[in-house]
Amino acid sequence: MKKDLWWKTGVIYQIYPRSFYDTNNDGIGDLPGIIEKLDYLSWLGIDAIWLSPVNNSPMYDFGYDISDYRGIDPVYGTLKDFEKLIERAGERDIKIIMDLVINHSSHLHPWFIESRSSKKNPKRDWYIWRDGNGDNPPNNWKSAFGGSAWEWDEKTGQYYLHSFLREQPDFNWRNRELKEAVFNDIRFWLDKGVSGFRLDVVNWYIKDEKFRNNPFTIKPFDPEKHKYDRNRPETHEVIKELRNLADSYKDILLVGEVFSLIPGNPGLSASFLGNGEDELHLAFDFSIMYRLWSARRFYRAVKRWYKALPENGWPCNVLSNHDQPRGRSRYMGKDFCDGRARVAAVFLLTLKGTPFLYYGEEIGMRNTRIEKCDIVDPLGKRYWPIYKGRDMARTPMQWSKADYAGFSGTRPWLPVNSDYDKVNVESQKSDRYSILNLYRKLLNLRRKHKALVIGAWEPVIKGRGDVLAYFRTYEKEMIFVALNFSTGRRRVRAGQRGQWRVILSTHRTKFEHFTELDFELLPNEATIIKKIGDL
Ligand code: ISL
Ligand code: CA
Repeated sequence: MKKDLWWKTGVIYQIYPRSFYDTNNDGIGDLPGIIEKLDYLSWLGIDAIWLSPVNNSPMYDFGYDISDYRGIDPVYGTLKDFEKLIERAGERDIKIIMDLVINHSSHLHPWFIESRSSKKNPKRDWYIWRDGNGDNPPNNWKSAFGGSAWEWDEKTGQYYLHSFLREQPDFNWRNRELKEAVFNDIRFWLDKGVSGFRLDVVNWYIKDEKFRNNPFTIKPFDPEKHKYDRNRPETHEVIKELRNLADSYKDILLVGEVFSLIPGNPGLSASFLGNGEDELHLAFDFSIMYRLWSARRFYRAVKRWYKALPENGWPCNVLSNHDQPRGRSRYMGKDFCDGRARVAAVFLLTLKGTPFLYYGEEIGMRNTRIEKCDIVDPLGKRYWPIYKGRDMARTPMQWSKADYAGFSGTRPWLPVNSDYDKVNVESQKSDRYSILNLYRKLLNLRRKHKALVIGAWEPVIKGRGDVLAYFRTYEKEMIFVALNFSTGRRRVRAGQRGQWRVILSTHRTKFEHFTELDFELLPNEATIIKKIGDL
């Protein structure tokens, strides 16, 4: 039998390195800090870590602006630390995935410094340079972070393209030499033993060859707005080449961030999986992340996502990341009970598809209130108070009740959430009923039950009465998952007779026995039941 691929069966944990654990008391998380916490991650039961960027960076976008693709930024440690991380993680069967930010580099990358030095420089064409349109930029393309996507460069009298900050010039992916140079940098890390990459804005690599103006439209989410600077068909060619490169190593994962204007665009995300075997292994679809708390909405988002996938494609699911408000805060509204966070956890970890957790999600971390003077995210600085940026979801991991939540011995780069006396790893570890222990049990359960991981997903209650219930089945194993999204009691009738036993529940005792799937769910109850035999 073919061995199941690790990235289909595993759970991937995203670490925002600045905020995980600080070992040298400079207020910023570092690689030795991640190494120190590997035992925790292994106790939790994850299979891989996706590290937000740790390469050298002037940090205009906190690492999403890389100035040396082969180095480790000194604030995080050294290349030796990184090698040690791979080794120590490997000893615990944990894989390391890097963030590959190659739509653009930092403006301080030596390639860009060369490129901007003269029109005749051999690397001029590695970035996207154009003459202005009279006194205006070459066309009407807009940066995702505001303003024109073109920056005037006095020295050579041309504009360069930046889809994000002006400190993040876009690469010219039509240039073969650039492609080779980046591919060699990728090989460098594969040779070091990384198990894959998360590809930043993978759908933006290639831009229209003719640099046509984007159509004018007043609809805020109209994809026409970015007709010519995103999702160009030729991007798939680059991804196919990346896939070939990945396939020349063993068991490598490429997971892409497909960013679309429409809040959740499963068709677009799925298109980057190609035929399921020739482009990315996984692509994020953010539909669920953008949905309001509702069983029906979640159900529809999942159904659309699965339906969009190519025949051999595999889904991945995510509720939080470093760009969005924390899931806990998004779904909870003003409600302070954590029932919803638990339902969300059971939902995420029993769906079909590879789950991605965001650090702190497992202890129920919430958004942190950031005062104006503490904002560091360039987006927050630019748009405050209309949009306060992403800092709220990037604050230090809460390890204990100690000062600064045990994250650092000094004032951290972003404030610690004031709830850290309750929301922290140490207290929750010793509390059997904590959300942390729920996550741990779920991860454990996935290891024991193939049906939960690679089994078919068969919905039974599709949001009616704010309940979501489904079977997960694999060979003879049959598991029933029932989720009550509401704060009222709800009856579940799935009609199945037989011998059933609770294997995990937010409200029931383990081993509770059923002879029929007909029972009442308490408010925000999430229960997993396994068939143990026929009557
Ligand atoms: O973060 C956003 C606004 O809330 C998104 O628009 C974000 O810019 C988009 O998802 C692309 O994100 C990725 O690339 C950016 C980087 O700032 C993000 O952190 C990264 O996830 C530029 O590299
Ligand atoms: Ca540090």
